[in-house]
This record gives sequence, C-alpha cells and structure tokens, in this order.
Amino acid sequence: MVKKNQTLGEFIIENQAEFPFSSGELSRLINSIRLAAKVVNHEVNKAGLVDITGAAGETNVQGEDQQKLDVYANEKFIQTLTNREIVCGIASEESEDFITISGQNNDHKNKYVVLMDPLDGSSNIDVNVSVGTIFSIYRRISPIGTPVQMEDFLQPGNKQVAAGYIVYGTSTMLVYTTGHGVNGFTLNPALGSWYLSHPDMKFPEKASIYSVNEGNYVHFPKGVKNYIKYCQEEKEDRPYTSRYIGSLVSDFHRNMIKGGIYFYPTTSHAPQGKLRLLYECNPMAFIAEQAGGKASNGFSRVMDVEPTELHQRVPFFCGNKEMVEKVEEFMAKNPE
Ligand code: AHM
Ligand code: MG
Repeated sequence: MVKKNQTLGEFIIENQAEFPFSSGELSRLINSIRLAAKVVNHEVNKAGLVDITGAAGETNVQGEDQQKLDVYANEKFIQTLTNREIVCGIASEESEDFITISGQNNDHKNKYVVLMDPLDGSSNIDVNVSVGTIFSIYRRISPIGTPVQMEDFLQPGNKQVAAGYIVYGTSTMLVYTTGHGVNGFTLNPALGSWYLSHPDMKFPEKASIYSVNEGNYVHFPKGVKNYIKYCQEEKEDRPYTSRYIGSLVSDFHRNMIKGGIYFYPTTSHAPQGKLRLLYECNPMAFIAEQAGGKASNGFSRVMDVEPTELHQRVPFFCGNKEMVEKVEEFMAKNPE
C-alpha cells in the first residue's frame, strides 16, 4: 500500500511482504543505498566549494588530496555495501573488474549482486547541473557459499530484482522499483529523511519531449534522422519540444514526469552507442517499463539483450511507449 509522505524506512518495512521468500536482505540492501546516497549527496552539494578548497587532483588547504566526485561516489557506495556485508559482489562503471565480497567468516553467503554507475553525467558537476547515481540488483546465479562469478553480473535486464536512481537535482530524489511499480522519495536534507513524494510513478499518456544530443545528427543512422525529422514536423501534436541536459538520470526523470523519449543511438564514431547496458540502460529500462514506458535498442527490448561483457555499450531509446514504438518503426524501415 502506498501512502504519500511516508518515510522510505517505513515504506521498505511495509512493502517487504511483497517478497514472500524474502529474508529482508533486499530491504537491507536498499537501506544501504539510501545511506550512501545521502553521503554522496552531501559531497555533490559542496562541489562548488572545490574552487575555494582546491580542485580535484590537487591538495587542499588541510593537506588532503581532493578526489574527483565520481571516484568519491564509487568508493562510498562500495564501502557502504561492503561494510554491511549484504551483497556478494559489486560491478561499477568506475572499476574495470567486479569486486567479490566474501562476507562474514568468508562464507560467501549473500545472494545479491549490485551493478552501478555511481555518478553518471559527472562532467555536469563543473557547471552546477544535476547528476545521478544508477543502480541495479540481481540475485546471484552461482551457488551460495562460493565466490561470485562473471556470470552473476552478465545477466539480462529481465532478471533484475530491483533498480533505481538518485537524482542530485534542485532537490535530491531516490526513485526505485522492485518490480511492483515505481516510487520516488525526496530527501529532506535538514532531517536526512526520504519521504514518499511521488508514489506509483507513471509516464503520462500524452508525451511531447524528445531528448537527444542533436549535435551528433550527421553521425546518426538514417532511421534516427528520419525520426528526428518526424519529431520536428508540423502536425496536430507536433513539433515536439527538444530538451537535453546531457545527464541521463535527469533527462529520464523529467521525461517520466512530463512525457517524452530519451535516446542515445549508435553514431559513426560510437558504433555500439555510448551508454552501458549493465550500469545505465538496464536499470533505466526496468524503471521505464514499471512506469508504463518502454526501452529498446532500436529494434527490440533492451532488457532481453544477453550481455557478453561488463562494460558493454548499447544504443538506447527509452520513454513513453508510443514514442519508442514510433522510433522502432523508423529503424525497421532503415535498419542500417
Ligand atoms: P558518463 O557515464 O561518462 O557520465 O556518460 C553518460 C552520460 C549520460 O548521462 C548522458 O545522457 C550522456 O552521457 C551524454 O553524452 P553526450 O555528452 O555525448 O551527449
Ligand atoms: Mg555513466
């Protein structure tokens, strides 16, 4: 049951019953993420002060090394999840290999793995524009009691148990799904509590925003070029509005609330696209579908793509169902 203004803690406890075989591990895992998110939020909010205290890579006045925020966020999430011993492995966009967490007494007893992009869109930090964290949770495939394996991370998105993002925006929000709809919580920074501000989030029926880096237009496939022209055509409900922040989490978040599509297609320079299947696309796809939207690689469902490597990239079209279907129509006509 969804009650507005409930705290995230209350919400997690109340909804634990949705998992009949749950041992509470997933709830504890989400609890750790909300804690790490608060710590990272605090640091992201201070980012502007870096100019005064010293830039990343330099030594600050206290003689401490300043860290880049994405490195900091990576460490904080890994630290929190490791200290609480609730996952058996973590893979991050910031680290080349996955991390094995052996757990108490080296027993490898935990059953979940987390995949994350600790600070997505971090180039926006220098200019005070929103950034985000994206996470995705899977049940391990390898037997409990043994160290995690690559196969535990290379699962298709349709196997996700939970996924979410934190948007460090004008306010900080945590939005996540466990496969029972999407709920958004806003942080009250004075109290450090998250409140259910956006229960049961759904893409609105009418959508009119397209979000893409149009500077890459000449490098896009023909199908995408044609779709962009379609968005710009003068018709009853068009042209659509163009909005692009260049921060996936923020662009997605706005589109889910206002109605729209985000896409990062292949380009002649990036023949696989730019975004990462495991850390960025699958979690956003899971949230999109749970909010009544759709996510595609241009031809088929992103969450059905079988991953072959950790840092795999994929073209990504995500948002209102009709808009994603329309772009797929254009791609099918010009598949090259
Ligand atoms: P990052 O993981 O290096 O931050 O890159 C991902 C970001 C997305 O948040 C954003 O949508 C996209 O890259 C923007 O790319 P571009 O600057 O090419 O438009
Ligand atoms: Mg990223």
